Amino acid sequence: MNKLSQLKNTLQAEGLDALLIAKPTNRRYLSGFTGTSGMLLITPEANLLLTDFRYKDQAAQQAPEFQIVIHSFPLVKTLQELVTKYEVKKLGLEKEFITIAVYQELHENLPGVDLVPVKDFCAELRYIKTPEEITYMKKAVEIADKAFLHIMDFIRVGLSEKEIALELEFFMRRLGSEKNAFDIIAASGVRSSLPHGIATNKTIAPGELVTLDFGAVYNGCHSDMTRTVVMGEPDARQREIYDLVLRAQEEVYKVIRPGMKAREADAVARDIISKAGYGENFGHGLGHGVGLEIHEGPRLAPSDETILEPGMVVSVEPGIYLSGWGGVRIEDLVVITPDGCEILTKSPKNIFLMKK
Ligand SMILES: [Mn+2]
Repeated sequence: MNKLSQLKNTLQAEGLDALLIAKPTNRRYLSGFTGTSGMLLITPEANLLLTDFRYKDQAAQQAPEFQIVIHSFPLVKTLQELVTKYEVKKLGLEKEFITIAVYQELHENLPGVDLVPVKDFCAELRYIKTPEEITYMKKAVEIADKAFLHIMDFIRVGLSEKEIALELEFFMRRLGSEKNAFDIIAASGVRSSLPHGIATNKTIAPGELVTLDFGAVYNGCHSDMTRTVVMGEPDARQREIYDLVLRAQEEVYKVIRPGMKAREADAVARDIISKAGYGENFGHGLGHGVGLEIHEGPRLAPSDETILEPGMVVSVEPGIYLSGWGGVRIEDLVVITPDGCEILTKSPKNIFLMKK
């Protein structure tokens, strides 16, 4: 069953006459339309894409399953006509996305329509990637892998984190990445204990840990990877922490498979890190879904009961962070397969840099 029919089943099960899709990634997921402005109105019998004049031709080209409606301004005037035409009495709204301002505007202008806040139905559809999406994600992973090898050759003591981030970005763009998947994390020395340490002007010093977390975007699909390296010969503590994080990740790969709960995958890594005494220093989930968004469901985290299924693409990224000392994170992107997982990220993990 395709995405739209699945969504329409949900719509009917929830007793809704129509669903308004405003979140851009959901709009793109369902329709294929990549423009910056527009909404979908989905009823049991109609698929409507409301956008403005600028996107008239593009929308028709990208969203063949949708009837294109060029809306007037404000858009709510066009919506008024459509809810009347399609006899919409109960209209579902994405409650995690619609702002109070939009809600008020709809409330004032759509009298007689019951506005129903609903959860993000598309989010769960998006958990399982289509073969096409997996192809795009593999391409985004491949671009990042090539960029990592390049940066291993480029990185040296004295360069700033920003110079490294910029080189990564240029390199990925040249290989076809549409943009950075997120602000590149390049965190060196004590800054590597910041799980999301965005690149700064700090220069890299000998003996420091450097955590690089970055990704590419290909046809809207993201990749996400992290490697931590040492600028020189690692000391005993760096090696201990690094080996522990790597072992936690490898143990997850041995057992992760369909039927396992997302939280159980998290627990495998968390138990290993906790038993070694660093449980408090692994303060985030093991991983997250990746797709049209860099962070989506399911979450490999203690609270996520999702049962893993083939076709889900998730990051596996254990980390240990010690304030004032530094941190180590190793992250791959994996796709759940019928009998386990396929690790998409191919960058080596045994790297300790020996450069001056
Ligand atoms: Mn990640």
